[in-house]
Amino acid sequence: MHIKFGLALWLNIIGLIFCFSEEESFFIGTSTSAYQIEGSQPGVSIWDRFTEERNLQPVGNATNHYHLYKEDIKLMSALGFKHYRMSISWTRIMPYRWGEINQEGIQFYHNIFDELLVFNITPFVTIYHWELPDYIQQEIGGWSDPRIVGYYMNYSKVLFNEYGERVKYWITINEPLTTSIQGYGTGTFAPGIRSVSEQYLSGHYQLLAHAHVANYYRLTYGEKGSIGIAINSNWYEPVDIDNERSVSIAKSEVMKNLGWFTDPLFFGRYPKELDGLVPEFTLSERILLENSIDFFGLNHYTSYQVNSQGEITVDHKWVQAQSTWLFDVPFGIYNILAFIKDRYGDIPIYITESGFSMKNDTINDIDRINYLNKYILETLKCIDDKQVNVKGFFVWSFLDNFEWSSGYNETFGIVYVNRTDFQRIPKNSALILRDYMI
Ligand code: PNW
Repeated sequence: MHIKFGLALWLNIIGLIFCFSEEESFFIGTSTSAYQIEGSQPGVSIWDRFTEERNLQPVGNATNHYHLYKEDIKLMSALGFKHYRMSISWTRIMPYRWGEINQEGIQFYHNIFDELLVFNITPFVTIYHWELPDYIQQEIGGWSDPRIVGYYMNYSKVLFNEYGERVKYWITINEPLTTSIQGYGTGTFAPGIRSVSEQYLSGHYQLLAHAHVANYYRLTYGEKGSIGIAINSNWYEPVDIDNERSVSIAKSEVMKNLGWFTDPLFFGRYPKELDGLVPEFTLSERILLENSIDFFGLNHYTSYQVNSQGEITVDHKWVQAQSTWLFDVPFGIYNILAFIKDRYGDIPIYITESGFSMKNDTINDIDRINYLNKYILETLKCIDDKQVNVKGFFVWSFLDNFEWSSGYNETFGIVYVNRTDFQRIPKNSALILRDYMI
């Protein structure tokens, strides 16, 4: 039953991609981040300290990608991928103290780019995906201190200088919302701070850090490539569109998720839903932020519904992933893309992450297959119906990897990684993706 349903949907997708490929291109890529896969990291990052202090499962050798990167890129290519979103580890580039560059770390990413070139895979490179060097956290307090903007600018310049001729797509910061809420608000992610004011300050300085770096990149490398950001947001759906309370709360939740970081990137100001909570931008900051992205990266996984009492709930019919927060709600990606087009216009969009967690030994990952094919299909439908400018969809994640506070207990990979010998085995989801890409 399941399999038949899955196949029918895939045939639909192949048909739709075929239609699109005539005029525009739409690709499916895959995505990872440095700390979650590399292992063998020198120095100490905020996640090393956080997992140790909270007694959480440590990253250990991750997937040992540091040593197995050639094999991984070869496999990625064999599975048909031509686009790969990855990140560079700040802690690997500057492991021990400010201003001291680790040449071995610099060389590692040159090696990766060399290998990707061999297989004609285009890298999309995230500058910051959560592994801040711990000495920066200890010295200035991380993202809630304005000095972080200068540190981040300096680090980014090192990357542009080294890789600016080779990398054409840069993503400044991964999920500033998650860092603000979980890292500085609830303290469930590194650096584990619980403070309402720091929650909003850390968001503020992430936005300013992005804006300064994007501006610098455009002035110095602008002809060579493009720069964007990866914004995460859930979708919030009113259960009853005639219920005013539910409609207005759903809209305000979307603004507090998506709008918190996206309004400033387009309009140079926060949405009104955050009045009184966030600091103000100065005039020059507003000008710097306004239209500070060449493309919009969207990390989208799940949706919630808002009932007539204004409560945020889930529909019991939605299939739940291994992660407690993640439900399979395909119409949500359609609705959030339509919302983005409506509010922010025709900017090129990449889905920089979307995926489904399961126990990491599930090779026949039927729930992930169902999730991915429906999310991709809804994306294609939205392009078709609304002319939303979506150019690609990066599946999170290429490999089973370190899922932050949850350790290795919930994994998103389309490729299984054995935790003892690091052997890789493509899951059925990877094989299905391959079958229609090749
Ligand atoms: C993203 N939530 O994190 C990250 O960019 C990835 O590194 C991560 O592995 C992936 O999504 C899967 O979790 C999120 O609680 C973490 O809603 C938490 C949430 C969403 C995304």
